[in-house]
Amino acid sequence: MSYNYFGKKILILGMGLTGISCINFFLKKGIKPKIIDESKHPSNFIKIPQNIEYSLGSLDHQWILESDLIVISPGISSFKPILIKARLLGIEIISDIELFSREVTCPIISITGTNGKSTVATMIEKIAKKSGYKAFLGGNIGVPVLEILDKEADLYIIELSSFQLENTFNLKSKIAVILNISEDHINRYPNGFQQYKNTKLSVYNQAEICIINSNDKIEKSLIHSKNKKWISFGTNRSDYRICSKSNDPILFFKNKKILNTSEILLYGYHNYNNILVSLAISDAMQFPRNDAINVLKSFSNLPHRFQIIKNEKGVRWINDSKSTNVNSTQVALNSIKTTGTIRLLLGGDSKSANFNILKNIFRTLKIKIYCFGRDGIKLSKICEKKSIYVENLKKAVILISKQVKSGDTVLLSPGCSSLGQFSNFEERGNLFIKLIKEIT
Ligand code: UMA
Ligand code: ADP
Repeated sequence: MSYNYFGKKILILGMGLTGISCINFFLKKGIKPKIIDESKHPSNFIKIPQNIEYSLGSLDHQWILESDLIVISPGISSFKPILIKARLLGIEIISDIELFSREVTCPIISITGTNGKSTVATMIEKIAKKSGYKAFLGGNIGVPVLEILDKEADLYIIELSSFQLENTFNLKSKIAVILNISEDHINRYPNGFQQYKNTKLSVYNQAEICIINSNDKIEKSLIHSKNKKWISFGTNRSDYRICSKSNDPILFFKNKKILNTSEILLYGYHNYNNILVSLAISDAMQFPRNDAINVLKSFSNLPHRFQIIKNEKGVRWINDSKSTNVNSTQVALNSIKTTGTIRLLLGGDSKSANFNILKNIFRTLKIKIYCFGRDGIKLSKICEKKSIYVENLKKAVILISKQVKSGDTVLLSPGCSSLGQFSNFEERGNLFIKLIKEIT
């Protein structure tokens, strides 16, 4: 079905990466949309072409209610009252992913989940390219999908957040994957975790092949489940599974051994799952198994994802700044084997998450927790005896550098978004790296 946008009053919400890519998309079609941003000084303002009408500082209700089609950026909640009203009046509200889905004719691999999306999406892009595909990677990873639309493409790999899935209705993936689902972004979902989960599940709705994590108790009845192929990974009964009997777990497909984890560079137990799911995707795409294995063996942790920055004088410093929820901090702690003390830097904007899961883990570990940032004080109450509140990351690293001993591991795995003290997780991780170099 080809979509015609001519003659429609089109409004874009948000002047970030997404908003700019939407403007360019419509301009290429010879259509001039309007754009709104709630900030009075949005950082991308200079990228708005001069002939585009804009409104800054608030959501202009009149503009919203007189439009035919609204494209909403993922950072803006779909549950704002004015948008609920607009929807009730029959105004179409869609995401940039929906615009993209309507254009694409070649296969799409859609990757979502609470954690591991960027790692898996990047591995798949590399395997696809090695297998000879003209593959393009975009989405939540930082390149808006409309920017990767390319006539030459024969495969798209898209990383999707729940925010992007919220207003996506026609995404027909060749393969859809949910890597895992745990609590995140609860402050954005008025009806809580189940609403977040249902949004993630919608990625399967029109997919051909659905890859599921057997640990995620997915109610297939919730998904429009006609003519789909299901492939599972994770537990012992899955199609793709990890056998953890030895020190170096082995990855299997059914009863066939595929890869020994002693042969890979990626660090952290959770990454075995990421490799497993990447093998499942590669096989489903019929990429040559050898190409996949070669890429996976040589792949190392992406920057800011459980990345060892320094290992000197018996002390390891790990930058896991991309840990923005409880589960990613949990898996980071599970991946550390040390007889020394773990010195965990935790903090930022907790997004209303429940951190109690960490309580038991903290109790059993030899750990000292340095809590900083917007929710630092609240976080220091999870396990008061082992925690200390420090105003910011810099002060925390200075304090740690005075207390650290040989055998210790210092881990920045904040479990929170960086909002409040940083503009993003990269800035937070880069400051940590700089401080390690300067102070230690
Ligand atoms: N804005 C408003 N009202 C709001 C919120 C934001 O007007 O209530 C305005 C801001 O003033 C700003 C603009 O919207 O000018 C920013 O839009 P945006 O927040 O949607 O950000 P983009 O720059 O468009 O980036 C988005 C994703 N951001 C979010 O989902 C918050 C990027 O994911 C993504 O890489 C990019 O589109 C391209 O697809 C980032 C992210 O943090 C990395 N994602 C979350 C995560 O991974 O946990 C979901
Ligand atoms: P995403 O794109 O979903 O945020 P990333 O690959 O960027 O995922 O990793 C984000 C955080 O999650 C990092 O702290 C990383 O160590 C952790 N992580 C990566 N893979 C997994 C996984 N399979 N399960 C839990 N945490 C993971």
